[in-house]
Order: sequence, then structure tokens, then C-alpha cells
Amino acid sequence: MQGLHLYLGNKNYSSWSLRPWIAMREKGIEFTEEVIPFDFGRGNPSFQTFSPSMKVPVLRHGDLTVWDSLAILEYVAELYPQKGFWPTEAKDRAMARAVSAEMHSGFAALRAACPMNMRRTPAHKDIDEDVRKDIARILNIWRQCLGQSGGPFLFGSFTIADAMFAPVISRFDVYQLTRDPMAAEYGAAVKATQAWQEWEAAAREEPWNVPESDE
Ligand SMILES: N[C@@H](CCC(=O)N[C@@H](CS)C(=O)NCC(=O)O)C(=O)O
Repeated sequence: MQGLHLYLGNKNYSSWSLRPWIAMREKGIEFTEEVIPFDFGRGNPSFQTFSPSMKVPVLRHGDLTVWDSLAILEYVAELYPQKGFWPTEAKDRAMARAVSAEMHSGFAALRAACPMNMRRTPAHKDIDEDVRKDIARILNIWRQCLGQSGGPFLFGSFTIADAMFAPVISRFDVYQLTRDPMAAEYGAAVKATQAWQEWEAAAREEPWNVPESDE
């Protein structure tokens, strides 16, 4: 089998890149990676050499190109069925897919108001009602999943659902969006993973700054 190659945006800012990366790393999948920094405002023209959508992340596997975070995660879950990317029980799997899809297609207000910026010095940001609703919904999802599974991850062990919410954990921290102890405990479990720590260390080392995301 040819190797998996993941194209990523800046680790500090690219929430969609974090999702497949953290799951693949946490599950011990071998892959090579390439960070292609954004060029905000103009878009990065070099994205066109590997990304049909001009966005990251992109997974290259031989002659296959997969250009969407959730599609990448589904593909690696199929390649490595024994790795537990999804929960083993069909009902848990259905719920994990539902919350992952909800994250993938939703929470636009939170994403727009609080872009991922792992290096941001934690400080409270004033938010509007729409962002408040997004936060409340995310907390409900986490409470329901953790209540059913018993934690420490949403479905017991680390799955794609945790990867999909990983950027939210960073946003909750750096914009100080909640004091909910359940969220703090769940966030701590994800941040304690080797994969999170590696990603965050790399994000802190990056030389690029995107001023509009640094507010
Ligand atoms: N639905 C896509 C969204 C990908 C996306 O929006 N990526 C952003 C970075 S996090 C991007 O490439 N932006 C560059 C641009 O729009 O020029 C996915 O899930 O992968």
C-alpha cells in the first residue's frame, strides 16, 4: 500500500486540519505531512497544486485525493477498521456520526466569532446570542455523550467525534467561553493526549501570524 500524505494548513489556525491529524496520530497511523501556510486575503495559489477545493486538509493516497476533513476520517476509518476510529456498537456509531456531522456543518457563529488560534493568550471575548446558543448546544452534546459512555472521551475511547470537537476545546480555552466543569474535564482528557501535545507544540513554534485571527 502506498503511503498516506496529509496536506495541512498552519497548525496554529487550521481547525479543519487538526481534525484528521489528531485522530490519525492518536490511532498510531503512519503518514507523512506537509504544512502549507495560508495566505489570508488572497488565498494561497500553491493550494491548487494539491487541493481541488483550494482548501486544507487534503489526503493523498497513491492516485486518490480526498479533500475534506470528515471524508478523510471516514477513509482512514475504512482503511484501518481495527483501530476504533468509530465506536464499535452500531447505535453509538450512529450517534458519533450525528454529532460529527453536526460539528462539520454547524456552529457557524462560534467559528466566525472565535477562529482557532492556539497561541492566543487566554482572555474572555464578548460574544453574541448566536455564539451563546452554539456553545450551549455543544455542551449539551458533550454532556449527553459523556453521560452515556462514562468518558473520558465522548464515546469512551478516542474516536472521530473527539477529533471533530478538538478545535472547540481550544476555542473554549483561549476565548474563555465556558466555566462548565464537565467541559473542563473533557477538554483536559483530550489535551492530555500525546497527539494534542505534539500539535500544540508545533503550533507554538510556527513563525506565521495572521493578524485578523489574533484579536
Ligand atoms: N469542509 C472543509 C473545510 C476546509 C476549510 O475551510 N479549510 C480552511 C482552513 S481551516 C482553508 O483551507 N481555508 C483556505 C482558504 O479558504 O483560502 C473540511 O471539512 O475540510
